[in-house]
Amino acid sequence: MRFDRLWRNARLATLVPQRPGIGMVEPGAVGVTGGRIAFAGAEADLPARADAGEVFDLDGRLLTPGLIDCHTHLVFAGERSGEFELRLAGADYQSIAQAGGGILSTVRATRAATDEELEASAGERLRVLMAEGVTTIEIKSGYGLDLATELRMLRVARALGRRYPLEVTTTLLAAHAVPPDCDRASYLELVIRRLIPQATGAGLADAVDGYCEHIAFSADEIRRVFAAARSAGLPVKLHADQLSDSGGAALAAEFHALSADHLEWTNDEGVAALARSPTVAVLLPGAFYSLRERQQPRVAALRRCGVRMAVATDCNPGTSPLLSILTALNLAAVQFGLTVEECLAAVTREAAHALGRAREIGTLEAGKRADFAIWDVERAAELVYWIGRNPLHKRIWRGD
Ligand code: DI6
Ligand code: FE
Repeated sequence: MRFDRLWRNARLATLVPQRPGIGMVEPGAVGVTGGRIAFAGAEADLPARADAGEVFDLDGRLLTPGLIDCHTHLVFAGERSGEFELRLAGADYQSIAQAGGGILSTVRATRAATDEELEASAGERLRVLMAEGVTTIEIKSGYGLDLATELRMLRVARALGRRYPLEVTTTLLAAHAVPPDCDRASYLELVIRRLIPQATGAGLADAVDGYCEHIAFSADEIRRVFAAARSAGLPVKLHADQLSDSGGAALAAEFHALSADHLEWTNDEGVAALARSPTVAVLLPGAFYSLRERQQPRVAALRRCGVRMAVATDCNPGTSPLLSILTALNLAAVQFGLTVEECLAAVTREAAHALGRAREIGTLEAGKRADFAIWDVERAAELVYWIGRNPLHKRIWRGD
């Protein structure tokens, strides 16, 4: 058997669901052909005359699937440290938002920025995430809130996917807030009748998201947006129950959403609804931390009910200015009580499910894309344990 490239003498965290925990195999090897994994398993199981164009001895290093950041708002202009200072002085996020700050201040900056400026600032952030082994990222719109700028944000996200060696999936989050220059009924009509069809027609969106919250859109309004997404053939995701119990988890489950994200205020019925659907629970500990939230997502109930749990940075200028997926793992473990094994699955296999990409990425298995990360650590738990150390040895995307 001949591979393009072969990595040997590794400790593999395969994350395959048939194996316990994180699916460790050691010593293990990964053979890649044509950008896909052709072999991932024990050295002892390598075909007798395995050989390759290039062979790398990993000297016992840990090899994991490439990390997947399945919820970000990476494309935006400006920053909101002034708002951060207001919150430190006692103001709360919702009153700042209601006074025209918050999301709307980023909308003003984003509308005023050129495509080149948006691509350059998001590209800088992207490089930071890639340096920690991220090989797939989801990027949402939601700071345009008009036809032209929402489509522009998605185009910039697509352009980043062409410019950088990683996979970008895009999500239309037009239902993020009511824009300042439009009443809510007309804006919803615009989203439903024009934005979703145009984004779909131009191939710019892989999914549709909404913000179901009293400062944004009601469950009934989101239901109409989701119905439009369904007619356009796009899967949905939802910002659910972040600041209040808005029935978001149940709504996401009703539409078989790819994911329901945040979930701090989700009650037991919401958890039960998620358990009956394929929807992944995406936990966003950076927003919880930055907003100094107290209400914890019900991780024990999610675990007991067998709901898949992913973790993401939620990188955005308001509630989660977080550019480290490894730090997100530490926060998820310390604040929410995820185990190390749950954390590692949360940014690989489970995050792939949250993007509808589980057939292609997220585990080390023959047939999947050859996206992986090689780490200088003694134990896999170190990826969760350190705060501010980046032990990445090498990032491989599509075998390269
Ligand atoms: N939830 C969040 O945490 C972000 N969006 C959302 O729907 C916040 C976005 C912002 O404040 O700019
Ligand atoms: Fe978000």
